[in-house]
Amino acid sequence: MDHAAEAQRTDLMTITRHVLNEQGRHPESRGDFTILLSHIVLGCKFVASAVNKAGLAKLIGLAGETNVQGEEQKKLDVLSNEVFVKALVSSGRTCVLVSEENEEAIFVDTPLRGKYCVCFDPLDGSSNIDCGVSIGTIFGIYMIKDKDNVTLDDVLQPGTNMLAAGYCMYGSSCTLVLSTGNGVNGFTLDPSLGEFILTHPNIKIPKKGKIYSVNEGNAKNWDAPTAKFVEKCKFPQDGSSPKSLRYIGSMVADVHRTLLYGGIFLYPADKKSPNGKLRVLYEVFPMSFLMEQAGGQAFTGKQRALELVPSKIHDRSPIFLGSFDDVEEIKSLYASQSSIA
Ligand code: AFP
Repeated sequence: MDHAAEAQRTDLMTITRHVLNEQGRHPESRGDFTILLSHIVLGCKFVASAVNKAGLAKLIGLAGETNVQGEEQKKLDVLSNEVFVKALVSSGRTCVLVSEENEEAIFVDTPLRGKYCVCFDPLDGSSNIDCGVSIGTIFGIYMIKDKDNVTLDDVLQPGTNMLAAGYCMYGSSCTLVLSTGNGVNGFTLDPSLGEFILTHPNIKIPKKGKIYSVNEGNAKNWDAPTAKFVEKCKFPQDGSSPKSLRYIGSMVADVHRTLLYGGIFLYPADKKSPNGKLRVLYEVFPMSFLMEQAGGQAFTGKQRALELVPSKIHDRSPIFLGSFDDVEEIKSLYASQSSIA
């Protein structure tokens, strides 16, 4: 559709309408998921608005400073966490919450309890806030096993049990990417309507990409397969062109580009951090779920990422995710290493 036609479009597929349509695939559904999602969307809209004002906030003191009235302001990541926790609890549809900002899991009080568990990072990439680089919220959703006996095991499940996952990127536009296990769709916030509109239907990652994305500053501590893989990206032996390097240092932005343009994002293990840096429940699992749903792959260096079973809520894991063929290549490098060992 050209720009003029786009501007004239009158049949708007909002995220709520999309999820209600999806609900039709589950005749037993009573709309609980739609309600939960609308509360997540509310949190995303709040954070989008706060992030937009963050630069100005240097004047009015939003980012942990004192404002002109002399009042102490909360840091954006703390504020975002409070908004998400309150939105999720008040939905009446959640039971256990895991947030990057809270050391312990949050068990919702019985009167407000529902059947979903949500693991989330309210503001990932927050070290990028002060320089205006894209940041995001990441979330993964599970169903509790037994509503009369809610335990931490309800969130310590393999990623294959996830019902839905997504992220919201606060960048040049605000984009929410969601999968409920039936493909991946992207929605862009129309600020004039205050609604997320379907702009990227049925996202499929290219089978092979031309970009690799990694913090090369850690190269001295990489293991042999990671070092070999990056070497091959730069000096391919098969006559193909070298890949380009792009690294923002904000997982949502790096993964969003990987999903749309193809290629690979890696945060490997290294000698200093044998489990990598990224957290299983609210970084590795949701992004791996989205990649698989878009036709890509996600691998830890040892196994399919979604088959990990975390033993603690803030566990970390190495991760290689992106285009199918690119991840296949790193898998075969790890396989040949283990056959030598
Ligand atoms: P911050 O939230 O501290 O900025 O960390 C962001 C992050 O968790 C993830 O979004 C990035 O992919 C990754 O860390 C970047 O890590 P390095 O700075 O070590 O490259």
